Amino acid sequence: MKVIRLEKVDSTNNYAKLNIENFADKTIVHALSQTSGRGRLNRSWVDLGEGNLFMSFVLKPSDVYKEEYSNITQVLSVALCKVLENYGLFPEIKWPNDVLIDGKKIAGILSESVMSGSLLKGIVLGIGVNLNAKSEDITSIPNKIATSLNLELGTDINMEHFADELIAQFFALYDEFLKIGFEYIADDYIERNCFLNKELNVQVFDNVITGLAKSINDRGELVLLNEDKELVLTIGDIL
Ligand code: BT5
Repeated sequence: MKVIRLEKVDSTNNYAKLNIENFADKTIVHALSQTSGRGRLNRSWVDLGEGNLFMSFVLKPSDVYKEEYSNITQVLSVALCKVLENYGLFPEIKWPNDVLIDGKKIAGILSESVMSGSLLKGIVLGIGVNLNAKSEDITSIPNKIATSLNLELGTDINMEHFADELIAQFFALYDEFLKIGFEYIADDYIERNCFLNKELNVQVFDNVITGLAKSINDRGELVLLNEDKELVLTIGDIL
């Protein structure tokens, strides 16, 4: 495992994707600041200043894409919860991979696959975690109630230490997950959920799908019950 450290970059995911052919499996790109951090669907990830975490894992599990790779974001959400729990917090996971503290978003995860025809060049798994933010900046984040670890704990956070812990927790799960699939992390994931047994509205592209969150199946998908019909969602945003 190798960590590439950058002062400033547009996006650690962009940097990792551009250089993917030069990077070995399990290379990590870690930047101190990000000028154009990205979320999903062209949303942006806000850099809240010095001491926050911007990191991308380059993963090369095989030459072909397998369905279970879509669960890698959920593996990282579990790893992040374990790190936050070691700081004394009680994080929760909102399907598929948002990590919340008291309903507030503390981190974002973005996975992108780089393909060459049918060949998988690699997966870039990016994560941003708010570790040292000012409360006035947190409230300026668009469309979300957000938080930061320092604000939750009332003390500055050592970003390097946090990054090391997160890398260790992720790789403690990753190899076994590749062999077994989502089931390997299912209990860890489900016991931290904040959405099961609730009536949900889920945005899936241009549609909003409504139903009772019944379960997470063994592929990490969300099973909704709408009247007597079961709807299985592979992607979406819980509103
Ligand atoms: C995400 O997207 O949550 C994935 C964000 C991934 C960011 C990392 S940083 C390292 C790597 N390099 C990148 O360029 N990206 C990855 P999504 O679920 O689409 O949520 C985006 C929404 O989160 C935004 O529209 C805002 O409402 C909110 N948001 C933006 N910045 C935030 C922040 N710093 N803290 C909390 N919420 C934020």
